[in-house]
Amino acid sequence: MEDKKILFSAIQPSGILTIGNYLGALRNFKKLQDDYNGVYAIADLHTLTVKQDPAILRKNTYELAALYLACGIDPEKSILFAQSHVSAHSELAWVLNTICYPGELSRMTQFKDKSKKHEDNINMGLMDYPVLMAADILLYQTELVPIGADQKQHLELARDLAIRFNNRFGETFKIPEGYIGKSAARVMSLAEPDRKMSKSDANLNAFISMDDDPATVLRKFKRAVTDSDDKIIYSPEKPGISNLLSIYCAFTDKTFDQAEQEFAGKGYGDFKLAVGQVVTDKIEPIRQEKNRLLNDKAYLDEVLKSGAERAERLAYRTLSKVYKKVGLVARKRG
Ligand code: ATP
Ligand code: LTN
Repeated sequence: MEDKKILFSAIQPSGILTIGNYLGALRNFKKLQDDYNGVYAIADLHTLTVKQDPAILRKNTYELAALYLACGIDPEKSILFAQSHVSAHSELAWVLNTICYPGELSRMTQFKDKSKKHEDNINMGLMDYPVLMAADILLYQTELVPIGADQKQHLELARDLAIRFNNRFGETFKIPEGYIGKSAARVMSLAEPDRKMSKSDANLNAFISMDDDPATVLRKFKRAVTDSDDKIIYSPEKPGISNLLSIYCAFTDKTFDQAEQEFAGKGYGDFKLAVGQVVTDKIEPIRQEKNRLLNDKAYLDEVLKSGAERAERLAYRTLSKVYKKVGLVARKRG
């Protein structure tokens, strides 16, 4: 790999991605891949923390691999792989578990939210999720982690664990910085604009999936919850319209001022149609390319295989260092 700083990020194959995942994460991965050595994972082990149908999880893993590529991740420049293919992730997570305290994990917002949402399956993995995420990041001596705003707390924990380990055992990990995009770092639900848009929402009208065809996109925006008056302005009192404005601006690279002027005097109907149109223009070619790639499983398998081999080499360098620092005897080979 070229002598550039390492960037790491991951997305769970827990369903078909939404435009929230695209704007908050994927789009930035593509923007940054020329300036960094990009390492991008499919966080399949994280997905197991919520009940999955095994066949659907396998399908979603290929879907996500194809989507990464369709969004412009170049497997020649960057490393794209499945987390479970590089066992160092689980191994480092175990060691980090021994320097992490239960209180740090039980107060995580995502753990609290998901415990409420999945009352019948509050498992240890759900609580330990951020430690595995810290392992993902720290294994690659990562300097930059592009994430949506909801993952900031988890990144803080990764930094804390890295600092704690370095203090206790000597310099081992780089301390990673988060990268949260300026626009649309937190896209909200179209049905309940005070909640984040999530691919696992039971209400299909609450999110725009990257797999929605143009007619579905337009229909969902038409139904999106708005506010009682008819002014198209960005304001905390107008969460529905503000969310649509921020989606519009993120897809067109316009400022809120420019968009407000453009729609001054226009009704919600026209505005929603315009939002639907700019979203469709961007995501429809991505959807078609993703579907084309999905028909070529052999190619996807090859990309993941080569990605895992390259990731593994980097990961084991850090893991061996960690094992040595904590006092594990190195295995003799040959
Ligand atoms: P789930 O609903 O299954 O918990 P999710 O939709 O929150 O998943 P993740 O796989 O956990 O998605 O997140 C992948 C990336 O997308 C992360 O960087 C996350 O911060 C970002 N992201 C997720 N939802 C949004 C959103 N609504 N707005 C902006 N970024 C988001
Ligand atoms: N928890 C993340 C996905 C994820 C991740 C990571 C993101 C797993 N490991 C490492 C950045 C770095 C999420 O987006 N929900």
